[in-house]
Amino acid sequence: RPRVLSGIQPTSDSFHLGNFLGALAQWVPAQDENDAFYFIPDLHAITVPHEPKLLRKRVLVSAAQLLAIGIDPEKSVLFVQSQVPEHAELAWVLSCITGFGEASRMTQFKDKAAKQGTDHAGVGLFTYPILMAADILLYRASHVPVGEDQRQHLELTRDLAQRFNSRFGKTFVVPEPMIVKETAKIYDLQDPTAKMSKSAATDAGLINLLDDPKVSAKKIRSAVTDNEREIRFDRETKPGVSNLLTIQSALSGRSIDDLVAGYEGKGYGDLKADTAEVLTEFVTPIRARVDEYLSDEAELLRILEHGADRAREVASRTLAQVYDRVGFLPRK
Ligand code: AQP
Repeated sequence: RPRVLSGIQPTSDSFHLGNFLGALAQWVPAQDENDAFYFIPDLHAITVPHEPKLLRKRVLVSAAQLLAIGIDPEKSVLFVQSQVPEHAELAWVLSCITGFGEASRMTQFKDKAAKQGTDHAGVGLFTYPILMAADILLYRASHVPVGEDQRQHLELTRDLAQRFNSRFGKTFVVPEPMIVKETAKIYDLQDPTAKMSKSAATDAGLINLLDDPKVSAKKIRSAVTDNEREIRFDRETKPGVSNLLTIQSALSGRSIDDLVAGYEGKGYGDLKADTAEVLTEFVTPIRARVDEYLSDEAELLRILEHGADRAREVASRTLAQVYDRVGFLPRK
């Protein structure tokens, strides 16, 4: 079976709609037809300043959310990155075949470093994409479901896999990104030309899955649209309306054409009210399931330990082969 792998950072108290529609929505169906590895990259989460207690809590909340949206820990290998030490070990080897200039061209690094002030940004932020390459290559994943913002990192992963294979012999599978065109980029409700992101200047345009749906409905009602009245899909001239249509379509399973046809003669207020309603229906059961999972922390930890054991079986075999290929002595 093809193998898919993806991760989501435990860097906030809730996943947002961009994370969900861009990436997570693909994870659930993919676990039926593939060998699926899904993980919580806590090593990546410390590439920006963080609070240890909060990180621990957010790893658990992330795991609970993944289970709540339908990741089945029997079908998929669900684990936490730091519990599989091979990730950091392979990242070191890959960093030694990555060019400094090549790593310097990563736009996510440039954006995030600029936000922190380049002198303050950690080296971990710089090597972030190399660790991500290690995450993927360790499992020889052929497909990686992600949002558009990860395309450049995937390209680097492919380059590193090919480079290693040609220098040391075929070891890695060269992975393909799995990016769903329609939902590859969900936009901020207040600034519908910018990606919805937890690190935006304000959270007025951010929809968190675990927020009270009343709060999210209010944000949707205040979403920026345009001065026309007509509801149609056009990202260039009507980014706000197009974003709401994308969100409603993805959550309801109805096509955008179908939605647009239904709005003939109606106004933006109707579009917003319906989008808010669909969102409320979607998040309400997820919120309840998250609470349930969080009420039994021991069980959650057990699920993650089981996942880490299964992940290590695969990861340790790949790393042993890599170490052998680069000329390290065998280890116990
Ligand atoms: N707005 C988005 N639209 C579509 N996909 C998105 N993703 C993130 N934002 C959008 C996808 O979510 C997955 C998990 O990403 P992550 O763990 O890297 O989360 P993140 O990048 O920390 O989320 P943010 O909000 O984008 O954080 P900042 O602003 O700090 O970088 C990935 O597959 C990503 O593509």
